[in-house]
Parts: sequence; C-alpha cells; structure tokens
Amino acid sequence: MPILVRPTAPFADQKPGTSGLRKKVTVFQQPNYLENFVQSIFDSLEGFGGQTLVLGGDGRFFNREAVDIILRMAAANGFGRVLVGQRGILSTPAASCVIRKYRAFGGIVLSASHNPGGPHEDFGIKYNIGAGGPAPEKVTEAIYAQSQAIGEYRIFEGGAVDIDRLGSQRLGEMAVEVIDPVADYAGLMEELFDFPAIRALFASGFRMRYDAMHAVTGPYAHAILEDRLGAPAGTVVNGTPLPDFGGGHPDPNLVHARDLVAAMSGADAPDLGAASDGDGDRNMILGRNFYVTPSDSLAVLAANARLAPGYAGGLAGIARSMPTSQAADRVAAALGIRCFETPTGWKFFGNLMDAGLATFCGEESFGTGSNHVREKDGLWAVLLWLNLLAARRQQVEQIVRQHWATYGRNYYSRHDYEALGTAEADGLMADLRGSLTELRSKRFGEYVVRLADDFAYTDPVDGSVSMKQGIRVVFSDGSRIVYRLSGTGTEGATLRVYVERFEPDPAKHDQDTQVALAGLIRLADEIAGIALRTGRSAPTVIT
Ligand code: VG1
Ligand code: CO
Repeated sequence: MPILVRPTAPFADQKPGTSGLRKKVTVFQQPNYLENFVQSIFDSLEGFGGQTLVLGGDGRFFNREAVDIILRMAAANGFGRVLVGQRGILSTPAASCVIRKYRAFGGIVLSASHNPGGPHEDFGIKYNIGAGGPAPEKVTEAIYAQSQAIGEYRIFEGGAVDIDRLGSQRLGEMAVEVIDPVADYAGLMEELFDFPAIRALFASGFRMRYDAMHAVTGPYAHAILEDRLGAPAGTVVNGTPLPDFGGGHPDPNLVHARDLVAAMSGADAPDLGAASDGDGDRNMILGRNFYVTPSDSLAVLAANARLAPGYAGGLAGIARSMPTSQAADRVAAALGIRCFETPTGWKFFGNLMDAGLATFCGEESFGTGSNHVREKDGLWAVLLWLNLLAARRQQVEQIVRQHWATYGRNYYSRHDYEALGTAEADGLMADLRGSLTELRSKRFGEYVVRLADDFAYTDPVDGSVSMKQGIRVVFSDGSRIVYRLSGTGTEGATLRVYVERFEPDPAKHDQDTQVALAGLIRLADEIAGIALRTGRSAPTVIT
C-alpha cells in the first residue's frame, strides 16, 4: 500500500491558543506545515488504530485541501474509518454531535471561527476528544511538544475520495463515510426543543431574521428553521456558505453584523434577530430595537430552561467563563444550583459537563451551550430562545426586562484593543501583574478594591491547574474590571477589557450600557494606562 514516510522539521510556532492552531492561510500553505501539525496530533494520541475519526470544517478557503491531506494522513496512520461532512463541511457543534453519536475516537475541526477567510486571511485546526469537546490543555500541550520534535510524517498517496458524494468509499485500508453534515445535528435539536410549539409560533405570524453571515450555519438554518419549523422562506439570509464569507467578518456582534442590527431597528422590524459566526458555535440575539448581551442571554436561558422539553427536569449547574458577567450566578443562586467560574475557552467546560456538574455553559463572547454536545452551539441558543418565545408569547425585550426586574441588572461591556504591538501588550499585562499587591489596598473615588489577582483555576474534576487566566480587579460593591490578552488572533496582540457593574434598582435599568459603565471604563484606563501606553484613545470593538 502506498504509504509514504516523509522527512520534515519542526515549525516553532505550532502552539495551540484558546481554540486550536490559528494562522494565516499562507502560513498553512507552507510545505509540511499542516502535515506536521496533524502528525503531531496523531503522535500525541494512543489507541486509535482501527478507530473512527470525525472530520469537517466551516468551509473557509483551504478547507478542501486540508480535508484531502488529513484523510490521507489518517489512512496512513491507521485509523479504521473517517466520517467526513459532505463537501468537507461540519459546523463546530455538529462535529461535536457526530463524534458523540458515533462514539468516534475524536475529531478534527477545521476553522478559524469568527476570523475572516480567504487566501490572505485565517485558517485553523483543532483536535476534539472522544467526549466531543476541544482537547484539554494537557492534550494541546502534548501536541505542541510533538510538533517541536517531529522528524517525519505519514501520508497515503494513491486513490482519491470524492467528498461531494454521500456514502462509503475507501482510501487504502481505511473506510471513508461522507455524511450529510446537517441530519444528525438537526435530529438532536428536534429531541431537545418543542418543535410543534415553535412551528405554531411561526404560523401565528411571528417573524424572524437569521443572518448566517455566508458562513457554515446557512444549510443548518435553512433545514431547521425553514424546512422543519415552517419559518417563511427568506427568514435565513446570507445562507450560502462562501470560502471568504462574502468578504465579511463572520463575527455575530453589533459591529460585524451591522446589517442585521439595522434590519432589527424600526417599528416594523422582525420579532427576533439572530446571527452565528464562521463555524456556527457563536450566537447573537436581538429583539426588535433591542440587543441581548450574551451574558444576559445565558442567564435568561438558564432561568427559563424548563420550558424546553430537553431541560424540563431542570439544570444540574451552570458554568461561565471568568470574564462573563455574573448574571448567571444570580439565576443559579435562585435555582439552588451550583455555578462554576472557569478560564476563557470552551475546553474548560468539558469536565464539568462530563461529570454531570454543569448543564448550561456560557461565555461573554457570544457563546452559549449545554451538555447536548461539548462545544458552544449558536443555533442551539437560537432554538432555545425560540422555544421560550413560543412558550411565553412575549417580545424579547419584555422577557429580558422582566428578568432584570427579578434578578437585578448586570451592566456589562467588553472593550477590545486590536492589533497592538506584542511587546506593548505584554508589557502592559506584566506591569498590571506587578501592581496587584499595591492595587489591593487602593480606593478610587467611590470604588474600593476588594480583590486584585491573576485568575487561576483548579479543575474540580481532575485537579489540573491553569494559571495566568486574566487580571481581575473586583471592587467592594461587586463591580469588576478584567484584563486579558486574546489567544485566537493571528496578528499582533488584542487586549480585552471586560467591565461589569450590578444595578439592583429596576428604576435604573434603562441606562445606556456605556453610560452606566462610564466611571468604571475610565478607571480601567487609569489602572492599566491603556491610552498612555498604546496611544489608543478608544477601543477597536465594543460589545
Ligand atoms: C475568544 C473568546 C473566547 C472563545 C474563543 C473561541 O478567545 O474570547 O471566549 O472561547 O474566542 O471562540 P480569545 O482568547 O480571543 O479571547 V471561537 O467561536 O473563535 O471558536
Ligand atoms: Co466560533
């Protein structure tokens, strides 16, 4: 059998970040670059001989080429079978669903998520474990270690697979099953949610606009919202996945989904607006003239979870990433369930879900999900919103305002400073770290520092420790400022500043978020010297 063993040498920059290895397409196109990383994944695993691998991606530029290489390498390394999405497509949550359903050994997901795509934009690759979730740190560290010691890789030459054609094929000794990327996932959604109630909602004239941003969720949204749930044709816009996402930035937030935001304003706007990112794991929820902060969305969904058949028995617990607002904690307290605070990145939720400690998880970065898979899931969040709108028959805004009236409002915003110099950003964080002791005893006007630290997390299930997960400055009234550097970018550094203030008084729930947080935003700059050190007078993106 034509298995070739090719000599190679390490690339120094193959350390996975918050969510896999993300680089410019041109970096991945270098001879052996992708091959090295894939071989490093396989070399760090044990016992996959004859087992099943799941493979798919968000359809961005270089997806097909990468699928072809990975299929050949899986065959040469001894996998028994690969389940690959037709045309090489699988959204991130669908990949997780397929890994779990078919008890695969693991999966490889090709995506740079919300980063732009195209010949000069970004590509990414991530390994997911058999439970369906992103590999935990000990696995990504092992992959990186392998990548720094690699001397050869194995690839099957000869034969070809047609990934456009559904069904079984062979590549050498290995079976390749080309699967419908939507069917398994859509079936799972139907088990979790009250489809008849949502169908009745649409039949009653409820209007929705779902912006797939020319990314992977288009086919999923067409099949589920329009075909199965009876939403009128045209509900899904930008529903054809394109390798460059139509030149856009497939990031569902107020800045990059501005067409949707515009369509959702005005008296005649649809009742619900939603969007997903490049690989389908993020979501943004809008009501008519109303934006739901992702942190609030997690809290509202948790408080209403029992309305969906899949969660009628209640939640075991909630988990949120540290920078995510504490709105969900209040719901957990009211429900009498536990709330966990993890570092940023979905990989930290896996153990909690596997151990039955958390049912819902969320991040401020437009990520929400549950234990139905082990990834965040954009369309899942949209369907849960639809389910609760169908059950409550209120507008999105009413539901959120009632939530605030019950639990209080956590005013929350994230300010991103993109494309900073790496040395400049590292210096800012290092100095902040150095000033923690001094900060601990400080008062800034009405704000008295109660805690200042660099967040460290001990996983309650396996005891693994993750250090340096973000600087937090917490004040005596519970307000917080959090600083961390992004681990998903491919150019320079991005500083993220997260600001939160709790307001219990319903009479004060009508303020503009930036106005309500103005004092803390000023303080965030004063403490870190952002403007002074970076010369930036305003953030690049505010969410
Ligand atoms: C960002 C978000 C984080 C999310 C990660 C992957 O990471 O802040 O919450 O888990 O992206 O999401 P960072 O390190 O850039 O802050 V996705 O949809 O890009 O896979
Ligand atoms: Co994503």
